Amino acid sequence: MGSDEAYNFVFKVVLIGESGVGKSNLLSRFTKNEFSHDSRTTIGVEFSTRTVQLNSFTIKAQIWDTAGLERYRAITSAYYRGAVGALLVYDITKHLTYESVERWLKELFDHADPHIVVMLVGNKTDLESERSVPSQEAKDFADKKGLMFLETSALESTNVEAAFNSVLAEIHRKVSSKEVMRGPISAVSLNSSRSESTEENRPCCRNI
Ligand SMILES: Nc1nc2c(ncn2[C@@H]2O[C@H](COP(=O)(O)OP(=O)(O)OP(=O)(O)O)[C@@H](O)[C@H]2O)c(=O)[nH]1
Ligand SMILES: [Mg+2]
Repeated sequence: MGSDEAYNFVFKVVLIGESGVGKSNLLSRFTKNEFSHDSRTTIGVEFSTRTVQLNSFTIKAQIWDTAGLERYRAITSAYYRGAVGALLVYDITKHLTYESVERWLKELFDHADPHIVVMLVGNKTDLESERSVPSQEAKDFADKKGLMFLETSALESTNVEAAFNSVLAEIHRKVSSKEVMRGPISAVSLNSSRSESTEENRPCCRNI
């Protein structure tokens, strides 16, 4: 009923990259304007939505997040199914997280639609003095692979809007020009496999 219920497209976008690079904080910054200094590793799959206005279109972004660590990851094929965009995140202060980008790309292209819009995202630019991945190197790599590229800081809110919005705009451009897969994605086949409020995590206990 509310105006935020009306939209023209739903785009599923997935977050991928090594553990600790800041995927969950990029998501919470974009969808809730929140940042957590001591966020725990994601377990299973979570997703959040945010509706954005792009020219005369209302686009609902459904953004999926899972753990970078293999043992906590969701079933891979289900995670990528129906995704029309991806943010492949590394930490600019941890070179190893950048070195693993090729492996993430392979996994992505093994499971996702070949036309998926992908942005390489170097996160944590607020830690410039600890930088170990030069911007130009990552930019050149992204160009070579045909990926979009931006550096962000979820902590300082730098480029977070720009990163998600440019991916959504590019998806919209492709969908409109019929280069890609169909528009609205209606079915969601996975639920969050665990939430903070499960019985075992509740702070309280049984009455005795
Ligand atoms: N300085 C700084 N720290 C950040 C930034 N983004 C995330 N962090 C911190 O990095 C740590 C990991 O962030 P998460 O968002 O949980 O990382 P993740 O990629 O979701 O990790 P997994 O769920 O384990 O895959 C947390 O301590 C965050 O506070 C950032 O932009 N700058
Ligand atoms: Mg996470």
